[in-house]
Amino acid sequence: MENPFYNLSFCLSATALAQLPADRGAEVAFVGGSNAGKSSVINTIAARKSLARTSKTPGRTRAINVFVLDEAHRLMDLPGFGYARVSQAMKQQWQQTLNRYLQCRRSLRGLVLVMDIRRPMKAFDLELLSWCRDCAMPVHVLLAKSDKLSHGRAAATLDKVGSSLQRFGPQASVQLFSAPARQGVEDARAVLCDWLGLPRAGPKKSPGNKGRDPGA
Ligand SMILES: Nc1nc2c(ncn2[C@@H]2O[C@H](COP(=O)(O)OP(=O)(O)O)[C@@H](O)[C@H]2O)c(=O)[nH]1
Ligand SMILES: [Mg+2]
Repeated sequence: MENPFYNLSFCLSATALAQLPADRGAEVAFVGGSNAGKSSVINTIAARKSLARTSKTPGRTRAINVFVLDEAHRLMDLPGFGYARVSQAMKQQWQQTLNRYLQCRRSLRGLVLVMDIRRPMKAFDLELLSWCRDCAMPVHVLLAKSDKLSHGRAAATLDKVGSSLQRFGPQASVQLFSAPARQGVEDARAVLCDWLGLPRAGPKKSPGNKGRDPGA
C-alpha cells in the first residue's frame, strides 16, 4: 500500500503560536533534544530526502516547523531542547511558547519523543514523560540512531527504556528507529496513522514495539 506520508509538504516555520495553522483537525508533534534525530525521523517517515532540514550543528532550529498532509492532518517539528546556543532569556521564552503549545493545542493527538539511543531518558525527556502521564497524552518514544549500537546493545537499551516507561503510564510506548537502516519506519508510521485517524499502510506486525500494541 502507498505510504500516506509521502505527500507531506512543508507549510511554515512559526516563531510564535499565533503563526500556527488554525487549531483544527489532528496533529502530532515531534520533540526531543537538539540533534537527537527529529528531522531525520520526519524525512524517513515521509521517504523524502530533505523535507525537514537535518543538521550536524545542534540547536539550529528555533521555530516550530509545520508539515501538512492535507488541511486536517499535520506533523509539527518542535525546536530542540537543551543545547541551543541562545541566551537564557530566549531559552525561557521558548520554554513558555512550547509549554503553551503543549497545554493549549486542541488538535494535538500525541507526541513522538525522539531520543538518541546512546543518551536516552535525559532530564528533559523525563519531564516531558511526566507531563504526558499527568494529562494522559499519548507519547511514543523513538530510540533513534539505533544503527550506532550493536543489535545486542540496542535490544538491551530498548528493554531498559521499556521498563522505565512503565511508571509513565499505559499511553507511553517505545521502539527502535534508524534513518539510514530504515529500522522501525513502518511501526512509527502505524502509530502516526492511528493517532491521526488515517488508514494504515504496510504490515501490521511490530516486533520492535514495547509497552503498546499499535495493532490494538
Ligand atoms: N547514524 C545515524 N545518524 C543519524 C540518524 N538520525 C539522524 N542522524 C544524524 O544526526 C544528526 C542530527 O540529526 P537531525 O535529524 O538534524 O536531528 P534534530 O536536531 O533532532 O532534528 C545529523 O547529522 C544526522 O545525519 C540515524 O538514525 N542514524
Ligand atoms: Mg531538526
